[in-house]
Amino acid sequence: MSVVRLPEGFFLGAAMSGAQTEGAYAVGGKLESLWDTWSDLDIGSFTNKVGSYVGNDFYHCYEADIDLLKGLGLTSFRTSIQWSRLLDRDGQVNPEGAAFYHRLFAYARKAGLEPFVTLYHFDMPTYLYRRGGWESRDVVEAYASYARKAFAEFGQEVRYWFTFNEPIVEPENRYLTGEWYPHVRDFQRCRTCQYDISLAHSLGVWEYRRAKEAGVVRADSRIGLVSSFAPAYTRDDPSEADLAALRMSDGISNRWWLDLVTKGSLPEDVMDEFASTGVELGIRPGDDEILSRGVVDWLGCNYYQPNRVQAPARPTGDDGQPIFADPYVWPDRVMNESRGWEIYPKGLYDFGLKIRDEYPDLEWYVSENGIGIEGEDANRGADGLIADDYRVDFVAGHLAWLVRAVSEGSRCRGYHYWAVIDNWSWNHAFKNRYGFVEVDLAHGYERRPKASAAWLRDVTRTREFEWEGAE
Ligand code: IFM
Repeated sequence: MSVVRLPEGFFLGAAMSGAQTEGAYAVGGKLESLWDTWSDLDIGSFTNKVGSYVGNDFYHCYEADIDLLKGLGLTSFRTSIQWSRLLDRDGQVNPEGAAFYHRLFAYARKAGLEPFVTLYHFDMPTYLYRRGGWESRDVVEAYASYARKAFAEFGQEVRYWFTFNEPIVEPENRYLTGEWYPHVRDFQRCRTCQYDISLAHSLGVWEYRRAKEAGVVRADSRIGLVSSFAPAYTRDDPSEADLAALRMSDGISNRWWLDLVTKGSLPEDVMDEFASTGVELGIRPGDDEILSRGVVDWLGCNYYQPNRVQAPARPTGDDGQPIFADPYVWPDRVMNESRGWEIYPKGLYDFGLKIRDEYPDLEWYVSENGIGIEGEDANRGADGLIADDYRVDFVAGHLAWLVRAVSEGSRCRGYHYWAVIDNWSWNHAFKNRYGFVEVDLAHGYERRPKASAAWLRDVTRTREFEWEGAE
């Protein structure tokens, strides 16, 4: 057993998103997002038929929730503005929507919680989806205009801005695996969305830079991108083909974004490989200039699981779509069976050192990390609290490896847990619970700390914890 001490100035906070918490889906002039549309069209696709409508009711109880986060000793929280709440159909600010976020940021600040604000977290307004969504350059332009309006509205209240959350996830889930509405399986359409989001991100950063020059956003503010970085690994004795699969998988998911935010360009080897397999991204003259503006001040890393790959058994699937890598099942893996995700805390250390070595100027923080468990009610003890030791083990292990990366020179500044208060998780709804605080859907969404909340409170107070893991 060793004691892990958090580095000086290292912040601890909570991560959440607008669409997964706010609810109030048709309140105060909010427009439909694609989540509301999918819920209307096919509620059976959502676990227990719980659609997007209520979130965890944060819109109505944000003050109590902020008080809860403060009570746990956290000093920051990340959420997202919903495009469909902030702007009306003509792209103008909806005063009621804006007023909600003004109230939220003001209350958080007063409570001593610094808001970190993401502009887009998988929540395409439906009217823009009908104009082509991320496959349309008009929507890319509309995003830039949305970003400009958000900077103008909240520029004096927010210090930490992020253009997108996990920009690869929405294209893959909507257009590659087809898990999310509109359930398309088309590699080219997926990568076109990924490319267009890269342009939108870059235009968003550019709008931010101009707002800063004009004094519209605070002089002490910064802009970043939050992405899901899954360190890529292959088997211990890789073939040339395994290494090629590793390079491409890492290239599409990690280097794509890392190059964009540090160099203002996309990885050539990935672009060449796409071109050689006939994938067309709709590249236009002048795009390089736009992408060159995508360089950020720092980065958010969402880490849940590693990405283990090997050479693909076949270069294309039955549907003719290219396959660059197959999953590799590591014989020693430990699984979170509820989510089907491997638990590998050392991945954060490996990612931290990769950033230190390959992008030495880049500051970063862990913008999400957490464990979602199904059926937690079965762990309720005699005291009425959910006994969730596994959550403490999960967080302690990840924090311990992260602290080690920092002690070896990685410029990681803090950690946000996803999601300190149970929230709605897209089509999985409330199936897997992430929180240190339970949300009781059967009793008016009442909040109740789980046993792990006492541990978290202790860590924020003492800035250290005991850890039983590997030295
Ligand atoms: O719920 C999501 C979140 O929206 C993005 N990162 C992963 C979380 C857990 O699945």
